[in-house]
Amino acid sequence: MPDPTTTSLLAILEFPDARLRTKATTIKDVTHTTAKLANDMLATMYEAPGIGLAATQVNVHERLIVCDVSEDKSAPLVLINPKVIEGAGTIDTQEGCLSVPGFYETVTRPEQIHVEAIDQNGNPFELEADGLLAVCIQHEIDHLDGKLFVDYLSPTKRQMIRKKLLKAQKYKL
Ligand code: K2U
Ligand code: ZN
Repeated sequence: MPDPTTTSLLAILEFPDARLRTKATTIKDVTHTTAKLANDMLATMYEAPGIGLAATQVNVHERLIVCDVSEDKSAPLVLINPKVIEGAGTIDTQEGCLSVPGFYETVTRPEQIHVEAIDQNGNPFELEADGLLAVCIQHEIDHLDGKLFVDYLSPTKRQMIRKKLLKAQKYKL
């Protein structure tokens, strides 16, 4: 769990905000700023609550994602410049998204993935993930490419979600 005295909660962009469609840029060197952003993203994710968050969602367009699919928020993962090297099998998951609040739809993705990334100390690492962690990592990497889970739905469904969220946002101060 991040230390609440040194982290801040970040605002999460909501669909159909066009900034969610930005393609995030590769992080050239991992600095204290990168580590601070990762901590703030973890704090924001736990608070939401969620099990994943991409920098794109907090309007920072760099290739950084965080995940924690553990029951007791004890397994934070920070992946910088994450890349899925290989995928196998398929899994259907009822996905939600902190940027598409209140909507859950089934998405099919590879069930096992091999991921290459850099950690918050700047060290490259590889990871085999399956199940919910594999889904989460793929969902977050989609965010870095400006892709949302609603893009896997029919245009009709996506348009319905868009209209409902725009209406709800209009009444938010
Ligand atoms: O918006 C986000 O990227 C956080 C996502 C991550 C996620 C979506 C679908 C499947 C796995 C991870 C979620 O909103 S976090 C909320 C949540 C919690 C448990 C299960 C599914 C979604
Ligand atoms: Zn999402």
